[in-house]
Amino acid sequence: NRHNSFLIWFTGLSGSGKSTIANLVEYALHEQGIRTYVLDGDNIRNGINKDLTFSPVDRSENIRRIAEVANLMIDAGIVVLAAFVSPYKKDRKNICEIVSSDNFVEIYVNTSIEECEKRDVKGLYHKARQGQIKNMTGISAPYEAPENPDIEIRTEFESVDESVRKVLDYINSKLKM
Ligand code: GGZ
Repeated sequence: NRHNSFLIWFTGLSGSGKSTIANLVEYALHEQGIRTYVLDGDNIRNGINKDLTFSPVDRSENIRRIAEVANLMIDAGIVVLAAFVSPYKKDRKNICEIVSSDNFVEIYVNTSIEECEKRDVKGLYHKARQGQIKNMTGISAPYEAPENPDIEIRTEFESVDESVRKVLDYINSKLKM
């Protein structure tokens, strides 16, 4: 029964806050007794996808494999939280086709490039400006914003608690359906 498990997909720039929110949502779901798993660059790009770069073709393949893995996890009854830049609309549409749209929740973590660059947690933006990193999303590679996300989060204008609450309310209303 795939009814109560789905894929909650966070898309947004590097440093936008995707992983932070995904991890806090996971914590809260755990407290409700819901089984979850967080997929992000740390466990995917260092493992199953370590052969992939940040070229457009490899990013597509990255997202496709993640969606297939998530699909298996959904079958196993797990609520999957995925935090990936996923900058291309066509790749995000493909996720929806792989897991089926009923099981897919799209969250746009809409933090401006100016703010992400100011945060620069990993120093990647600085490196990109210096030309040491190619294909940096927002600097030298595109980000195609979602037009109709299920949820939009604006970390510059709302607290982390508010963002997490929005996601939890949405998930809980879906769980009741
Ligand atoms: C974007 C990059 C790049 C380039 C390395 N462009 O903030 P982070 O560090 O932890 O998240 C980013 C992560 C992006 O990997 P994804 O698998 O999410 O990307 S995609 O969905 O587009 O395939 C960032 C780091 O890897 N990173 N180089 N050039 N982000």
